[in-house]
Amino acid sequence: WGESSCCSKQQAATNTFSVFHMTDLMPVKDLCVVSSLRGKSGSVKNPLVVRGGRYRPPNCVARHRTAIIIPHRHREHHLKFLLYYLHPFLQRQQLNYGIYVIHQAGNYTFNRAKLMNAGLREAMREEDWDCLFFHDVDLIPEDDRNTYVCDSNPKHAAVAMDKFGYKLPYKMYFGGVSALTPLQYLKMNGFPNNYWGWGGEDDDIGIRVSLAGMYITRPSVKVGRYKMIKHKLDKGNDVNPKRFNMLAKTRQTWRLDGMNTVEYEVISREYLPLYTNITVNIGTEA
Ligand code: UD2
Ligand code: MN
Repeated sequence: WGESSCCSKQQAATNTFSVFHMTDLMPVKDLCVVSSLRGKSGSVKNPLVVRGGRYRPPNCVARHRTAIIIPHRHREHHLKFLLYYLHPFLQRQQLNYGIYVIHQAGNYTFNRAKLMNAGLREAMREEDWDCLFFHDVDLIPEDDRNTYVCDSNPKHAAVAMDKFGYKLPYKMYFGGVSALTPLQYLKMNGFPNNYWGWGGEDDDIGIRVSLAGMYITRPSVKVGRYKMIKHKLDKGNDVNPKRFNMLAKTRQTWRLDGMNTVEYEVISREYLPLYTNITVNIGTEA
């Protein structure tokens, strides 16, 4: 990378614009704060990663502050693989970064998009991140040139996955890994909260991008490459049969449902050596 676009020897300008502190209308109760007392370093393999899975380059000031938001439940095995590859990958990109795992409490049907809404809000409480990467737990980036920084428009990073023969499955596809600035996220009222179970939420998010007057940017097919760890559909994440009906109404619903209506309860916040684990109760389908 050399003196790369990711890292500057000079003091970077501090971003004083903090949308989330201003618009944090919905107070949520933190029931408990757990802190791991395992000392300063993240692990033997990642000695510069500090408590909660945070890192900044040691010899320069990073130009970009990126939070990784991982929606999660019962995929500890995949999480281990992802962390193994992602930490060194992000460090090679000289980013100031933090990894947040947003864990859905209980056994009720999974809701990926609502978890990501909660994750964004909780991450922004901690730091003025300038880019949020919404990341499936089972996707491993293959190319270091796939920089985890945001674009002038919402970015879809998982362009070419092995599971789709390293091709984009369809033009509006926005699943897997995507990246938004806090402002882009606000502009589209975040993500939908009412997609319970598998499918549809990624397309709803893609539609929101264009309804909010933005467009999807992507790295090239050569660069946006990922391997998906093979798996079956999880228990508690059945295919959502309502998804097509819901998708037909996104134009009417996107302003009414999203970050302006998300409600959840933080059950715990754990600062683990390689990530911050936030367990949330996101309720059940209305
Ligand atoms: C596809 C999309 C994904 C999402 C999903 C539909 C790809 C690579 N990804 O994923 O972005 O749009 O379809 O909902 O095409 N998860 C858990 N525990 C669960 C269930 C899900 O942790 O019990 C999380 C985990 O981060 C997982 C993600 O949700 O990677 C998506 O679920 P999936 O991997 O089971 O679904 P998949 O691969 O069809
Ligand atoms: Mn998957």
